[in-house]
Amino acid sequence: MHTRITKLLEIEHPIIQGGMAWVAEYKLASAVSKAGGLGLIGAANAPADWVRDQIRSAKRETEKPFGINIMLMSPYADQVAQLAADEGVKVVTTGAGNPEKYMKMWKEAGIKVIPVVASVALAKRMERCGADAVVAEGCEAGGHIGENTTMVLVPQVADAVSIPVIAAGGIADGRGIAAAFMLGAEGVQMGTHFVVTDECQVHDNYKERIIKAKDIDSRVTGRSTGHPIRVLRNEMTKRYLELENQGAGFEELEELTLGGLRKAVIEGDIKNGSVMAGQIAGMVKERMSCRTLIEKLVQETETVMKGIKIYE
Ligand code: TUI
Repeated sequence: MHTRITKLLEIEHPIIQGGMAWVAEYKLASAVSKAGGLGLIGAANAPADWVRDQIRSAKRETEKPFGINIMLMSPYADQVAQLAADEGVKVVTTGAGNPEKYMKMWKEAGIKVIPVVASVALAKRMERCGADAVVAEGCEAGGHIGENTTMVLVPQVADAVSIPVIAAGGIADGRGIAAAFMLGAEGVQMGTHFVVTDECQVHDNYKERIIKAKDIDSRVTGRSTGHPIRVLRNEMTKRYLELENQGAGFEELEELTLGGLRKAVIEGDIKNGSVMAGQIAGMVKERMSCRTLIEKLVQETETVMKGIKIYE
């Protein structure tokens, strides 16, 4: 499975672990990188000092490349962007915004820059300002999402840009990876399945909620406020969607989700917290190590790709 992505990132398998807020810390990222994928540390809303510690801890764990994801709505985005350059991070991915203003600094620092996009327009803009690749993330993904599904977004982005495309949203096994390749992607980014790996430090309740999820358990909060977030359904989403239907305002809704991800990830409060996960949670049934997961994904993908036979 060697593609322009494995070459660009100097990794063995074109599998990237999503830089999930509160979830993707150095233990997960380094385990994924050690297993031949690309691990990411999620900077989320964390201050630069926390991110620096995480980067240094990951460097102690592995010499393999890893990256950081910068959430552009973070109040610390400017400092973390500078930190990436100062610490010599190999790869930066970005989410929830347009990273154009940092691009020159990152390129000068020799960083491989891979913005996550949810539209063709942003993908083209990112290519123009020097991105090395893009992650095209469909709305099957967990957390902050755009409008298009992976099936619809990936081929349109692949047609619109010449840089390699990484598909994300709704992928958790070899069939999904093979399908992403068919759509024109040269790599995949996965989040939800990595949440239930042994090396992921989230509360056990969070992992169990994903394992128990059914296909119809996914909900999107915040469509009315312009901040759509995909989570697994619970008491919080029930209340939130009721209020949203009744036309509640931003502040009343915000109160229900404030600190919700921390509540779920750290405290294990999966009833009132925000259990961010992708729609594919319904298919994630097994816990395993990152290495076992990556080996399984590679093997499944190769089997599916070899066996592709559409017509008799
Ligand atoms: O960023 C994500 N997923 C995330 S970030 C996050 S942290 C958070 N926590 C609590 C509340 C809110 C956020 C959780 N999940 N995925 C990448 C992604 N980026 N999806 C969609 C986008 C996106 C959307 C609009 C990127 C750019 C954009 O417009 C930028 C522009 O200016 O055109």
